[in-house]
Amino acid sequence: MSILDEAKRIQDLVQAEEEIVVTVALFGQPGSGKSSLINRISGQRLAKEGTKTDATTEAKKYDWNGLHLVDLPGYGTSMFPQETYWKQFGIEEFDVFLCVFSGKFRDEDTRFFSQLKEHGKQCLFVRNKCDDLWEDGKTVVELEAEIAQDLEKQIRSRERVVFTSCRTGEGIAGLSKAIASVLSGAKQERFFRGAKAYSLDFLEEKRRVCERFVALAAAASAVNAVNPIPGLDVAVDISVLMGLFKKIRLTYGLTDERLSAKGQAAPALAQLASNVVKYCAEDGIVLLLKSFAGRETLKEISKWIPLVGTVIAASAGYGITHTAGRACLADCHALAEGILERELAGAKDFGGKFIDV
Ligand SMILES: Nc1nc2c(ncn2[C@@H]2O[C@H](COP(=O)(O)OP(=O)(O)O)[C@@H](O)[C@H]2O)c(=O)[nH]1
Ligand SMILES: [Mg+2]
Repeated sequence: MSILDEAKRIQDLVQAEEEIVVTVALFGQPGSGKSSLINRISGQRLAKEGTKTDATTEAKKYDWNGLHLVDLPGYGTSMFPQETYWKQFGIEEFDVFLCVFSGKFRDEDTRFFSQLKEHGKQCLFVRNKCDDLWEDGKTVVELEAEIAQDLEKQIRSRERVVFTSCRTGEGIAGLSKAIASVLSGAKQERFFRGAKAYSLDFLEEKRRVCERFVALAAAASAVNAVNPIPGLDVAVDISVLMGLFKKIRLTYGLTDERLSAKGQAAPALAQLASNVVKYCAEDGIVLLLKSFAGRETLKEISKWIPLVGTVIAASAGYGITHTAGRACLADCHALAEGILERELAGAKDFGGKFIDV
């Protein structure tokens, strides 16, 4: 294969991956916490919380980095009859469903779940507001078991129930893990990219996904290069690298807003945060590339030969772009890890509250 064919193949691969979306649809009684869960899962303030009328009049769709979150209106109401609901909201296209409840379980949700099951759709049950589980003389575990049993009776099927609290953050990491576990392949990767990490394991998944696009973007950058960078004897396409660094930052939720947020600049993290910001500017990238000239590690490069092809892997620009991409990834990962560790420590200190969306 010629280098141009290789370049085209890589470009198509990156394009195809970018176009993949994963859709998580939420349904359930108004006030159960669907909007709040949408914000927790994405780690963004996407949906307005506490507005009960929203979800009853239309399906609301929120997009965050390839993760589509849909807040569905009630099923089989006079406004949205059962017969037309499936088609009207394009239910067939959605990947995972969350049936969210917090008090009594509604018959209409049972009916919608049966239809989902008939169509072989994945549905998780989410008992939100678990911070309110309390009854004199009973443990939380007993209360949870009762809820699961009641649900089983109602929907006539034994399904997994995830207990969450958007208030304390409890169970949110488990919910994200559960959603990821019912997805596979490219859809699962897209979920790892878009969803906020609430555990170190989830952050590792983000790293795994990013390593792949470092290899691909480094290849594209090396192939597309036209002019050598002054002071370096190789040509590298800086705009491709800038695109890559932006993608990595987004995957880790390191938006400008987040990097500048009050309290994020803890002394231990400030240096990492400033590195991450530098990678967004062209001159920062050139400096980074220069600092890596001649320091690329062959072991890392050879690992990706099956993906990028031998011709590109051997090119002058590839080693250096790959090394720079890995450096950016390492800094983003370390910063995200530092921020998460602080959030988790805060959870212990402040009775569970650690989510700042
Ligand atoms: N105590 C408690 N309140 C919650 C929780 N999740 C959401 N809420 C509150 O319940 C109300 C309804 O939440 P919202 O997300 O708008 O529900 P939706 O109507 O299903 O979208 C809001 O006032 C939220 O602040 C939770 O886990 N615990
Ligand atoms: Mg809502």
